[in-house]
Amino acid sequence: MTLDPFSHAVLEDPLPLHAELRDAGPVVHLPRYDVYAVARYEQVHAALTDWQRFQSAAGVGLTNFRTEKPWRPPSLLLEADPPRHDAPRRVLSKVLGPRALRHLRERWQADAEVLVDEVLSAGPRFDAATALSHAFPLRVFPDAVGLPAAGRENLLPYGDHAFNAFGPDNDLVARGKPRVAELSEWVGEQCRREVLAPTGFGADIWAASDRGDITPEQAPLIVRSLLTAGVDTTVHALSAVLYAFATHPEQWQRLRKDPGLARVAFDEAVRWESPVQTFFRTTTTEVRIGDVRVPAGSKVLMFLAAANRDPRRWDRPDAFDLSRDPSGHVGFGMGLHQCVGQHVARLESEALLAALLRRVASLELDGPPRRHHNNTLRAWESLPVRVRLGTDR
Ligand code: 8QM
Repeated sequence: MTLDPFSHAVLEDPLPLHAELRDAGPVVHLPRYDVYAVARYEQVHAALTDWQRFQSAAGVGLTNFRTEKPWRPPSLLLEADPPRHDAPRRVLSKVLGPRALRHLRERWQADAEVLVDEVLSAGPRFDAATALSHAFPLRVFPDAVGLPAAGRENLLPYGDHAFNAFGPDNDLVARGKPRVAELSEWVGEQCRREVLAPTGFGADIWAASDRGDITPEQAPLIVRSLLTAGVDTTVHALSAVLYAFATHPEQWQRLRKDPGLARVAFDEAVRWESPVQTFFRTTTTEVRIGDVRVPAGSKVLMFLAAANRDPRRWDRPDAFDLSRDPSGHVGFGMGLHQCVGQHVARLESEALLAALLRRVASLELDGPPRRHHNNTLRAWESLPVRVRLGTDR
């Protein structure tokens, strides 16, 4: 197939391509980039959980770090395999784990209520993408990391470029290039111990280096992972939830009757929309997928989004439905690289949904939403909504 999964037509609406790739077989060679595409749940899951044969250390984007220079020093988590991956992962799992987040819940709940009150006080019509999805993570996450106030506007552009850079060197990457040096320098500066607040995720990572769990050389790069992976992802996941509810009013009513479904709602939205659409692995040996021999050293493009709507795995895969069990979706990956920040993302989503549930009786689209194109992320630039206020259920 000569198709380009990173063309603007596909980024605008990837679903037809996903169906075509799933139906074409367990694996499809894409000559345009000389990569092997897997789009069915079974093969995506298998590749994600077989780190020995599908490595990450050669990069999880199109660039093969064995033969091409990465645009920045590789991540110690995302772009590493065991055993080098394991100490950074252990440290970050603890720093971002459910126990560590307990003291944030109340504060984030209060922050969400303040934000929702601010937005609603300006009227029933607003852009949910900018006013809520962008605003909320930027209000809570940088403080939780311990970043200084200045320069936070750099976080989204830096992340957006990093996620574009997993794809081919196309116009989206070209658009980011003029600011890469400046943004990278700013991000690098924020990872220094002296710059970070004395408490927070950043300080916790540095404290792990005092204990010898990681080296002091590793600490700044692990902080960098938070700044790269922690903002755009949650922003676009929140947009996915809000878009899902704005287009499925009966599901919002369901959530109002049973607010305990908020956790399921978040995972179902991540399954349904897959904010992180794709990632690559690189084969360490020849691998058979179906009847195809994939040579050693090949880039394998995993369509997480296509797996998350594979009818071979899910009933009515295109329905956003709070009565299903979305667990097992690969929107956070699977296996030893599975999203280490997912508890943070869930907490953000639960706080925002709870705040909205207190005030919003119904919400609907109030004009055409507009996509933001990125080589890896499924995102909204604009989500005009109209809400009706009310608390009675
Ligand atoms: C994607 O820099 C990193 O360690 C990193 C960057 C991006 C991600 C994960 C980690 C999956 C969200």
